[in-house]
Amino acid sequence: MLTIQDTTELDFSTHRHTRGLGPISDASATGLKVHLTLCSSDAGVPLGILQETVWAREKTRRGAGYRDRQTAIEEKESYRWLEHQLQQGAELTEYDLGVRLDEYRAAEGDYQGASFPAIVGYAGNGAIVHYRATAHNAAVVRPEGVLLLDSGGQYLQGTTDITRTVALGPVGAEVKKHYTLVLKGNIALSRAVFPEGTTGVQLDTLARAPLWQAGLNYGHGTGHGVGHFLNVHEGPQGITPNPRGVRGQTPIMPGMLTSNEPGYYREGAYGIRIENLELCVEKMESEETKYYGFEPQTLFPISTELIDQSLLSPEEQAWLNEYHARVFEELSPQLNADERAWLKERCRAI
Ligand SMILES: [Mn+2]
Repeated sequence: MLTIQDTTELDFSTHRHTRGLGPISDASATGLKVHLTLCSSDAGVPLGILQETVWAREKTRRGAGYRDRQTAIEEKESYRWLEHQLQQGAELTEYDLGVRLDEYRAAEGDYQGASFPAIVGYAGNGAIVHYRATAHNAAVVRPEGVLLLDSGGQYLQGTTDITRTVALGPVGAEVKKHYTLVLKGNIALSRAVFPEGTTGVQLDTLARAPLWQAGLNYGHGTGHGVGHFLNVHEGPQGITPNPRGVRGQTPIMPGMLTSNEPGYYREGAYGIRIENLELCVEKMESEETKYYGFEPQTLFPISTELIDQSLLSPEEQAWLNEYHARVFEELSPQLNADERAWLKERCRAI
């Protein structure tokens, strides 16, 4: 038996067949309306979800600002700890850093757990897109080369997902060039203005264009939808080169939260990825139609020591400086003097 159900107002956390799925019912917080096509038995017992259609509502994401600041505060502690360990000459591995990151997140009361297992990829391991460091195989992190850190948390106020790539010591010109091309793609997508009805397939091109011009590419999608204290990878929308799937065919609408994560991977050498979560918002209304764009919700410094400034346009430089000014303004009130000095240095205008 097929059932089409408006599940927006249902509380999945208490229904006996879906207990444990979490409160999807807080639709006013997600800005989404959810329709499910369910396969159910004759007695009405749900057997599985066949298709999910999600409609964006008006922009209403209560508590999201808190959630994004919280992730940034914990992320900062991990990087500060890592820098301190490297300065002390301590021997630590990718695995140790992942464990410490989770400890910093767990120290805050609203943290409900990781939204996915953290990817801590040092040097060549960063080039393995779904790399998982274990206690047995993890590489030792040294004060040289590039580290990729992709992680996120579940909070009562929402779900986060952030990737940063940082230099742990001196790096070559080629890494800086590749990092800057990835950053240009991230900025191009974040600054995009597009008419109502535009899909993620169209937008995907913006994030890849700077790499394509250098004959480079990456083998994964540019962005996925993000649930609200729910799946960190959630449909229906996405920013993808695949025009055939639902993700590529769903228009990006105000209220949708989507990742912006272009990358570049040099096998055996290094991986680069820069990921912010972007909220779709209305930018303007012309005579013909509405125009939409994005607002980054992730607040954390983007490494400037890896940038080749000769490759950035004045507009891209201005975007980065404005973003960093916002990061410092929103995070600094919660920091002590040492932490604020650390953040200020990393949010300095270039
Ligand atoms: Mn992601």
